[in-house]
Amino acid sequence: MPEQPSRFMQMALDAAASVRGATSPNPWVGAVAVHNGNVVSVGATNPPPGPHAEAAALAGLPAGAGSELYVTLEPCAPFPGKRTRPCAEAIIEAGIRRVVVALEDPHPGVRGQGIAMLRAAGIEVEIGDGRAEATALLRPYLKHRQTGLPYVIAKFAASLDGRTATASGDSKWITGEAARARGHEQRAWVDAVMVGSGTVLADDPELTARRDGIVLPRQPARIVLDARGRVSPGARLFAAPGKVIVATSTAAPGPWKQALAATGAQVVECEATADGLNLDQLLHAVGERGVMSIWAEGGATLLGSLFDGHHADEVWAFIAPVVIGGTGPGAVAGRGASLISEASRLEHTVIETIGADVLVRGYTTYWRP
Ligand code: AOF
Ligand code: ZN
Repeated sequence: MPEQPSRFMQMALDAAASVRGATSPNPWVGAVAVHNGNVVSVGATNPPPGPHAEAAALAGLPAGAGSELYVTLEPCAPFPGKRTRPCAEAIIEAGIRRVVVALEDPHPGVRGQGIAMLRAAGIEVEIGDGRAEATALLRPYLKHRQTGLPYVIAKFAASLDGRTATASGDSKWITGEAARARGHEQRAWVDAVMVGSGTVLADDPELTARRDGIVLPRQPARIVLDARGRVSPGARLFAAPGKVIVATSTAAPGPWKQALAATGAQVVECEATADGLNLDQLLHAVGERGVMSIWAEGGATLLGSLFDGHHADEVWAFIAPVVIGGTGPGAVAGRGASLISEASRLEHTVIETIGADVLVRGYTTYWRP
């Protein structure tokens, strides 16, 4: 078992978690300043171009105080195109005596430079306190930084026999209200929610992030995959607040694309493949637009393509204690695995009970930080 984070690093991790998603495309970072064993200030990253966590924590600190600073990510160094003052500089200027860093920043302009700057200025730097926790918290940033691709979380709700509807198409509701609310909460921090055209046709969802029925000020982008031009520009998701991206093929009808664009949606054209769209192309395109995290809500076709292409990084499976039977659809289609040894088996699995339902969540092994 790796060591638990220290008490102060845990506070920094909590501060980082409190702004998860809100700082995109910057990483969400927490910083805690400690003087004589007492916490004197706590900071978290502000949305760009606002101050970073360290700058926020240092703001209230008297200069030359000889304090310690606990940070969940390596303080940034100068690099071309930077929007804010390098944190390493600010830390040196503030007279910090010791810095504890959970994790190095893989940004090509930082990557050890922030730590080197601190050390060159005579500051004691310790690395690795809370590393596992900081890594888990920053998985979307780390994957996006390393690969240019967004971090994809595949979500589904199914019966004990793995179905998401009856043979006649009835699906409301398989899981209870608390489990549905738990899934819904995740829309509030991700950069984008993704669905296939079948889900839009069947459910006409708004796909907005709401809390207690109130639409939140920060909305994830909504990405709809529709190779054949099936979704109506009158669907509810086009009218809801927030950015909409429709991924389609070059073969889809031009007037349909124009009608979508007229609703304010962005139309992204990808190569058509035998089972839909070239997801690699699409994910690169949205990654380039700064989308670090995607919450993929289905249906089975989209989730199947995500697993087939090894694009799903994390799974949230809500399982209800109900048996549907018959020929109702399964949660994940696509080509699937031909051998169990090739199936997507999760690691670091967590199991939660939510009302009468169970949430099984964990990481796939296609990408590891
Ligand atoms: C930190 N503390 O809280 C965050 C950091 O353009 P800028 O100036 O906002 O810099 C963005 C980069 O800074 C970002 O890509 C990442 O490498 C780092 N983020 N660094 O010291 C923070 N959010
Ligand atoms: Zn910084």
